[in-house]
Amino acid sequence: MNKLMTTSRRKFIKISALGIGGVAATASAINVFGANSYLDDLVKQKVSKEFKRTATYCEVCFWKCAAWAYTNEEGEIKKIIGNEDDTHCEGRLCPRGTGGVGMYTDEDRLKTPLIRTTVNGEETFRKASWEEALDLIASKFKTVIDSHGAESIALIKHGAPGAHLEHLFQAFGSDTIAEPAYAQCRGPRETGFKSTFGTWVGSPEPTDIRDTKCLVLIGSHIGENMHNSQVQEMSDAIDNGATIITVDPRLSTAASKSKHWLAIKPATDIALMLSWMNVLIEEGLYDKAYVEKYGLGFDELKEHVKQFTPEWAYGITTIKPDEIRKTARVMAHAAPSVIIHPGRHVVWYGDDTQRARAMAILNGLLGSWGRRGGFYFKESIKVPKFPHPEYHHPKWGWKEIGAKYPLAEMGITSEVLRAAIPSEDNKYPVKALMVAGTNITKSIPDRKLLEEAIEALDFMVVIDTMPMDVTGYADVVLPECTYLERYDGIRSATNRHPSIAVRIPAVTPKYDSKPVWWMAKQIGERLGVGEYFNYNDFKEVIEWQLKEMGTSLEEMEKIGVKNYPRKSGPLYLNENENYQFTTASGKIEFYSHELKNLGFDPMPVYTSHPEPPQGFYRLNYGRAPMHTFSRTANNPNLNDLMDENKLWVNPKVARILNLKSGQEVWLRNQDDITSTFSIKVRVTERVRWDSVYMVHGFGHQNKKLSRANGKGINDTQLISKIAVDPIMGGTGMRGNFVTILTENPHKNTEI
Ligand SMILES: Nc1nc2c(c(=O)[nH]1)N[C@H]1C(S)=C(S)[C@@H](COP(=O)(O)OP(=O)(O)OC[C@H]3O[C@@H](n4cnc5c(=O)[nH]c(N)nc54)[C@H](O)[C@@H]3O)O[C@H]1N2
Ligand SMILES: Nc1nc2c(c(=O)[nH]1)N[C@H]1C(S)=C(S)[C@@H](COP(=O)(O)OP(=O)(O)OC[C@H]3O[C@@H](n4cnc5c(=O)[nH]c(N)nc54)[C@H](O)[C@@H]3O)O[C@H]1N2
Ligand code: SF4
Ligand SMILES: [Mo]
Repeated sequence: MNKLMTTSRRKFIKISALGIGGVAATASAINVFGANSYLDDLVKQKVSKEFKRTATYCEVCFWKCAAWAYTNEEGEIKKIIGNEDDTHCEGRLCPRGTGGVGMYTDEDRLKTPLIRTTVNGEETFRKASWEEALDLIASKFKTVIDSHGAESIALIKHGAPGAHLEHLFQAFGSDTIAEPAYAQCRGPRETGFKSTFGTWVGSPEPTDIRDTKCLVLIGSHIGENMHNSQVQEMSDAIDNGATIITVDPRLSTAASKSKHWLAIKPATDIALMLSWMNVLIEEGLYDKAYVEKYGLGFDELKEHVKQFTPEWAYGITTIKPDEIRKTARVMAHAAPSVIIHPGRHVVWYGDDTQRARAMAILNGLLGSWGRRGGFYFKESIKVPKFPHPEYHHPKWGWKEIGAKYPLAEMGITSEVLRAAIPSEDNKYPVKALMVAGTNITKSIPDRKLLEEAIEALDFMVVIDTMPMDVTGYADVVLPECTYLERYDGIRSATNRHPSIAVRIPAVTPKYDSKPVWWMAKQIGERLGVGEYFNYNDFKEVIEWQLKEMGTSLEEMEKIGVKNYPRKSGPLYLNENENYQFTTASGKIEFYSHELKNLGFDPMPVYTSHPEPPQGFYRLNYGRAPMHTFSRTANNPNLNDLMDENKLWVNPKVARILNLKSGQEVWLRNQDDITSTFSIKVRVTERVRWDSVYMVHGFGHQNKKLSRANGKGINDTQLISKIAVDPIMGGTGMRGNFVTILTENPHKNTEI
């Protein structure tokens, strides 16, 4: 049966279920579409037979859902819908993906290459030809290579452009590469789970949500965090009677759908988890056979958590002992079909690897790793690398720059930036920087460090589709065409079974924009490493790769997605087999000798974190279902759904400060940093009295963003205090406190 044509039973969040001629179900508990003419039209619109459909995968976030872009005879993209054969997105796009065409139509897009220049003493950009811009980049890069070495050119990237540029950098000899999706996102979780189970969680998370009986979300707000198939699986799980336990100081969408909402005091999650371990062990509720067979260090853990009773945790977390016991029993009752979700954006308080360890250990005690309804064993298919000469071996790179953090497994963006600041003991000088597909002024905290680093650089290039804030720092700006206008690398998804998807241009690039693969080749040729780019069109690369994978571009143009059968064995543990985990011991390490040997706590320990001083509130932030970070704020379709963020304020605080919903306020943080723009108050019980909350990604400063400029507050601006995770270098960002100003602090200053 065609899944897209059926009436959905979903009562949770509706993902746009737009089949050909299909109509999205509307009886949604939470209407994420709101009143939006563009999306309403889409829902009603039938796809005319004359429309051409082109296979693509979405770039509005990093889930990479496979889709069809429909274009009419005039070559206009009329709609984008999920590819129904894509199990990775269950055939549907989220509201952001549906609105993705706005990335293409946005008239504020970058249109030509730009070069920094000075006119009448003022710095500005002038339009340049591709030839001139690329020549300038190559000559500046050459100067750095000659005087310092290729290693001194750094790349900070994110999303699809990253892979093409990584290839360029490795071709000319630099491995000084980082992305915010590590030290500002999921790095600590990967280290925490790896030191317990021997493997990263990875993306997408191999959480068997569709078959779970109990899903525990600890500061993970699926539903606002719109990672597509997880939202759909969670919706199914709720329909199937699964219990949801949400630990969040805020009544998130997920919390509102939960049987148990634990409104924890911020920064105390490790205490809660230690007391859960205490209950599971003291009451004998853990999976004894599993722990005995696969676990290492259980006796040490048992001894360690003896003292952490629910009564102890109550004093720290404000969660009642009864509630702690009750929820531990619910989890144990559901086990092994229970998931303590690893979360994703986990750089909170600096002890984040240890918090991730606590989550991993709970999963270990409950026996959920490798079990139905817990975590499945994922599988993907390798895309063969297009032949090229061997890469150079740089003398140093991201690893050396981040060596202070022994378990860092990717570049640490903030350390790469720090390497640009000259000092006597800086052995790894970064002199030039390329930034692509990441708006680092909004995604990397500590603006002071960022500005100091950028100031010290000899040269900076930004590649983006939009005139985002980060472009304002560049010497050269290169306009990339959007994902709907280009070929890109093959998407290989890691799921219950492998699948691939292709991205084929639905339309030709607007303005004078170009794909990054082309820019990489052009720069490579100018730097004398043209032999790494042995093709005229990236299409040739994909054609070759698809052939190697037993298909062809012609076939993929027709189907968009190809699913492959599993080869690695069953999804879950075979109970008769003695499975070896990939840790050093081959076991699930409740006690980590690796951490101990490095001088870290071998088992998670609760440490208290600073609390807001009098008159200050903890700055909390998160996602909205219709936006992705800062990248969609100006998207005409998605801006129409939500054009600014609001400041969630508890009624008690509103009473004390005499604040009303809709009132404009400014924020000042503990380091005296004042928000450039104002934000409207939203008085709501959904946030605790000790915190305020806002959606990340607003408060854009570039005037060229006609819809987003000046709308709302940029949370990152107020995140000046960072708690660095000593194990892997993640930048904990949730220890910042703000005070609320009702008078415009910039009244007499020009912004
Ligand atoms: N304060 C705060 N900071 C955060 C977070 C937070 O919640 N709060 N979240 C953190 C997390 S979890 C992450 S993963 C990171 C994400 O951080 P980023 O990856 O920096 O996210 P975006 O802000 O979406 O920036 C993406 C940039 O890529 C551009 N872009 C979009 N499509 C294309 C394309 O096809 N080609 C090119 N060349 N550019 C494109 C967009 O215009 C935008 O400038 O941020 C982290 N930082
Ligand atoms: N719509 C949409 N979806 C997205 C994205 C997007 O930009 N837009 N980005 C994607 C990416 S890259 C990521 S990494 C994920 C991030 O999404 P998640 O990993 O799900 O969430 P976080 O942003 O870490 O956490 C936000 C939640 O943590 C709660 N919280 C704050 N402090 C504490 C605390 O001390 N303890 C507890 N228990 N909870 C706390 C907040 O109230 C909020 O509900 O979202 C992904 N999905
Ligand atoms: S989850 Fe939404 S925004 Fe992300 S790739 Fe899928 S459809 Fe696009
Ligand atoms: Mo992220």
